[in-house]
Formats: sequence, C-alpha cells, structure tokens
Amino acid sequence: MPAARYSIFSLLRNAATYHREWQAAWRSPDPKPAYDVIIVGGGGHGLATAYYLAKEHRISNVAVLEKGWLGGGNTGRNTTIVRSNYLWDESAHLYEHSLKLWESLSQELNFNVMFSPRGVLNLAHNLHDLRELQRRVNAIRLNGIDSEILTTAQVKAMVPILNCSPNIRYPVLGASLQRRGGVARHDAVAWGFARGADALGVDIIQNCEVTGIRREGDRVVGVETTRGFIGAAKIGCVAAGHSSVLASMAGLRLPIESHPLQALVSEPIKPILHTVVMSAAVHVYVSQSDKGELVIGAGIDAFNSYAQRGSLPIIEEIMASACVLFPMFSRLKMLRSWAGIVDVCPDASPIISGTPVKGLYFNCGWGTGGFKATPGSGWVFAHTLAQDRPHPLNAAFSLERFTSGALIDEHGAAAVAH
Ligand code: FAD
Ligand code: PYC
Repeated sequence: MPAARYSIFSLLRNAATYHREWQAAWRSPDPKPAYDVIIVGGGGHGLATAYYLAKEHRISNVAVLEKGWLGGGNTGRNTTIVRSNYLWDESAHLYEHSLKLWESLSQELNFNVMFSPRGVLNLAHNLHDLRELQRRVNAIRLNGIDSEILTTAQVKAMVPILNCSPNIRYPVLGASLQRRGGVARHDAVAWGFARGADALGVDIIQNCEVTGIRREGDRVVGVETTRGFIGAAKIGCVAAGHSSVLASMAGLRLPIESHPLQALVSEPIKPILHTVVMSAAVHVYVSQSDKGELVIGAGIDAFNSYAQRGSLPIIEEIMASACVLFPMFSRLKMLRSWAGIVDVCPDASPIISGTPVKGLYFNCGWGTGGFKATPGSGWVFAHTLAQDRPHPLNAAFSLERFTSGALIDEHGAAAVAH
C-alpha cells in the first residue's frame, strides 16, 4: 500500500470531494462459482485465517463469507483485553504466539491496530485467590512468559483509584501482573486483516449467509448461501457463537454452548486508569479506552441464546461490582451496553481442528477470550487448512480431546465467570 495514498493531500482531496472518491479498503466482488478454500465468518479470526493462507501458504483463491458486516460479531463487541497468562503449556504457547504477533501487527498490516501494552492486573481478594494466582504465575514463568505477583501496596501505586482498604468485603490482597498484556482497537484488527487479505487476492463477501453445507459422501463440496451455491473442497468455519448452527448443517454436534456476554461503556472522562484491572471474585473487569470511556464487563448470562443482547440484571450486577472496586465510578453515567454470543467449550479452551467430514474444519470455542488470540488463531488455522494437519501449536486443541479426555482446563485463566 503506497504511503502517498494516505498523505495529507489525499486526505484534503477526499474531504473536498465529500469522500465520494475515497478508495475502498477492500473490494466487494461477486462470489466466484468455486474457491480452493471458503472461510465462513468475517470476524477477526476468519479474516486473519484468510490473510495468513494467502501470505504464508500462497493460497489466495479464498473467499471469506460473512452474513452481516465485517467485525459485526464478537470481534466488534469485545472489551479488547490481550494477554497470554494461561496455566497449561499448550495454551501458554498458543496465546504467547499470538501476543508476539500482536507486538508487530500494525507494522505487518501497515494498519494501526492500536495495540497498547499497558499491563493486565488480576486481583486476589482472599488467600485462595492469591495461591491460585501464584501457581499460575509460576507456571507461566516456566514457559518463559512474563508474569509477576504484586503486593497490595504495589497494586495501589499502579491504580490509585482502586479501593484497597483492608476493611471492605473484597480486600485486595495482591495481584498478578502481565506487563506485556494490554488492549487493542477491535474493529481496526478486522479492517487491517481484511485490507491485507484483499490486497493478496482474497475475495471478501459481506451480506452472504451460509445456509447449508453440501456434502458428497464423507467430504464437503461447497456451501449453500443467500447468494447461491459456492463450491470448495475445503471449508473453514470461524463463526464463534453460531458454530453449532454451522456444524449441524454438516450433520455434526459440537461440545459448545452459546451464551450472551455483555459489556458497557461510561461517558468519557479524563485519563484515570492506565492499566487493565480484572477481578474474577468480584466479577468485573475494567479498562479505559483512548476516548476516555470506561470499558466494563463481567461474566456470561447463564441462559443459552443466539440474540446479541443482554439483560438488565447483569448490567446492575456489573455496575455494583465495579463500584465495589472503584467507589468513584458511582458518579459515572453509563452510555451504552451490548452483548455478543460467545461459544463456550466445557474446558474453556478452543477447538482448532479437522472433523470427521473430510475438508471441513472448525475454529471455535474461544468463548469469552478469543480476541487476544485473533492473529495466532488465524495463523495456526491457516496452517491446518493448507497442510491438512494441525500445527504443533494447535495439535492439542482438537475435537478428539472430548473423547480422549485430554482436556485443557483454563477456567481459571479465562478470568470471566462461566
Ligand atoms: P466473530 O467476530 O463473532 O465472527 C464470527 C462471524 O461469523 C460473525 O461476524 C458472524 O456474523 C459470522 N457468521 C455466523 N454465522 C454465519 C453464517 N451462517 N454465514 C456467514 N457468516 C456467519 N476476548 C478477549 O480475548 N478479550 C476480551 O477482553 C474479550 N472481551 C469480550 C467481551 C464481550 C462482551 C464479548 C462478547 C466477547 C469478548 N471476548 C474477549 C471474546 C472475543 O470477542 C471472541 O472470542 C472473538 O472476538 C471471536 O472472534 P471470531 O472472529 O471467532 O468471531
Ligand atoms: O479473556 O481476558 C479475557 C477477557 C476479558 C474480558 C473478557 N474476556
């Protein structure tokens, strides 16, 4: 992408012509009759998969089919926390690979994804919390990943607005800190991967819903869509909360439950919170966006749903929890709330895997924590699709683990109650 295209002159010219000549960041082609690979789902993971298929594996006869608009699913609805502080080796390696990709993603895509490594704190409110965090910090460090334990005084110095009084219901006994963790701009990630994939020849087709998966015997031959049949010998489904719906189109059942996960933002205020604060015990996590809004979330809604909206009791609970930790938030006005549909696996780890149907692959089950994995997930899924076998980084995240019993229980590191 020539830098001159984004010069001050082109900005002025576009302003003067009311953006009518503004060049689109990606094309909007009609679907071809067939592709080498079809990716179902134009969220960050699907777009990253298409980008790395073209970039790393030279497979660019690829279509990304999105039923709505790019990033309109969980990618554009999450609270953007990025970290790699997971307990088990398999997860630590996968999420750390992703964090390393985040660290140079803006340069890789020539698109500012606003990755901001401002640190992620996980608070301990009782001795059990503290021991669990210490165990996880030790495990993480054995994998060569940065993680440390802070005392209450160190936490208070880092987050002066946090209520660290010893006499409250949830006193802060310490915290774990991953300094390299932080936040990024969620929709910029989708747009950056989309622009990069398009430039490498990938067709990105929005408003194109997959309504069926066509099989011939034990293998896939293409998908039925709202824009007609499109052929492909390989199909990668990256549809988050709708993964089970897609699996059922091919006669498969996935060990996934879909739940709403809500979040909300406050009115913008001056910078007061310079790191990410998460508390599994109090059930809340908070960061401050570059606009100044406080971005606040909690655990999942307990019921199953495919509707991307939440319920008032959860919002009340989130705000009550936030005010316990940050009493000054009681004077804030809340601006908006929303929900995404998260795809929760029994062990709180993803599925990045082939299936018993030849040519059909799933990348799902990221639940409440897949944003941080976006580049790494796309990178390993592209390898899996291109080579017809998993990369060592995702070999353990197979569908077979639910029959072999080799589960990867990351409920503690997920840090969001479910
Ligand atoms: P999505 O972005 O949901 O993309 C899937 C796409 O598939 C959608 O655009 C959808 O329209 C499309 N699709 C579905 N069915 C079809 C079909 N039949 N045909 C065509 N297209 C279809 N993770 C973190 O790491 N950190 C966080 O702080 C964090 N906070 C979160 C907060 C909230 C409120 C929510 C909801 C999630 C949060 N997550 C977080 C989780 C994270 O957002 C997701 O795991 C991740 O974004 C999933 O990305 P994706 O590309 O797989 O899914
Ligand atoms: O996985 O870090 C995370 C997360 C924070 C909020 C939702 N998910």
